[in-house]
Amino acid sequence: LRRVVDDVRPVPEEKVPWFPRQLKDLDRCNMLITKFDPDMDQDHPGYSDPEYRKRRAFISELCHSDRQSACWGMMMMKVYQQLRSIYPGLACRQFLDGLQQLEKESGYGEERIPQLREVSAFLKERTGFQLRPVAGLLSARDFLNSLAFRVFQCTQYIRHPSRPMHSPEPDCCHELLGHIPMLADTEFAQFSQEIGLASLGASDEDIEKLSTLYWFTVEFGLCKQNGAVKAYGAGLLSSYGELVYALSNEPEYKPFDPEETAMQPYQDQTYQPVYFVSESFEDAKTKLRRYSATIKRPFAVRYDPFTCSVEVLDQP
Ligand code: HBI
Ligand code: FE
Repeated sequence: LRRVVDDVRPVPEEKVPWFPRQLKDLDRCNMLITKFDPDMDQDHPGYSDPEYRKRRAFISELCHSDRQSACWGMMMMKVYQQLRSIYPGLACRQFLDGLQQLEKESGYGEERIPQLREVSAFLKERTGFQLRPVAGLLSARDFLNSLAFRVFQCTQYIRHPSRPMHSPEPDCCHELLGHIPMLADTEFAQFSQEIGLASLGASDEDIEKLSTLYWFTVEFGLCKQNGAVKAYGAGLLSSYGELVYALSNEPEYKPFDPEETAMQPYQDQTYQPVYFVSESFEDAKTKLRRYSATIKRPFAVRYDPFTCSVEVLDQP
């Protein structure tokens, strides 16, 4: 294996999209998508509420000025109480463990709202994941590339108060309740990073497939546990309605198989028509790794945890 120097590629005919090599390169992974932005999307519940939009602009400003801890809002508690009551029967063991630790150590609970900085420190100690504030939905490439460095780009604003149980875009309830407890689990953290590593320098087409995989696992994944099916996807664990629906006998279940899962059309406006069930995170990781190896890239990447950077190697 020969190390490729800088950005100069020895095979000029293959154009590889730019990708981050070091943690600090994530400053350039900041392409926001305006699809569900309350200023742009007429269907957003906050679109016709100028006060809400003003608060959102203020929080975005804080995030761009690199202040780590903007206020995470008040409505969190309402959402928290509702969901908390149904987790024990429906969420996977790893999620329940993570949530319990967060309640004990990071101020999760009914009285106060945890700050990004302290939650990030909590995760760093568990799995090496860290949170980075972001103003909204990022491009799939930038979002996935960040995962390669165990960085989770985390929104801080809260959903519009007119719709406490639903948000068209990720908000702090979704991040805090859906993603963060799972990112405290070692196997799951590895799984997430591997999707990220597979996305570095990948073609647009492969990014699309990896996004779909991410969607049906990290966002809407189910897994088997002691003979029962449980939820581990953040989109489920932060949505009362869909969590109950996904674990009812209404939707279709398919076994997680990256080849097939990556091609499944998905829904970002209503509940999913189909969910993919993993045997375990260990199994999902093995399958994902096998799938990633089939993605065509003219190089291989290896993450160096000591320097938080990726080594880029010519394919042997
Ligand atoms: N951006 N901030 C943010 N949060 C997400 O969860 C997110 C994103 N961009 C894309 C995305 N998720 C997924 O839909 C996949 O495309 C990766
Ligand atoms: Fe999410």
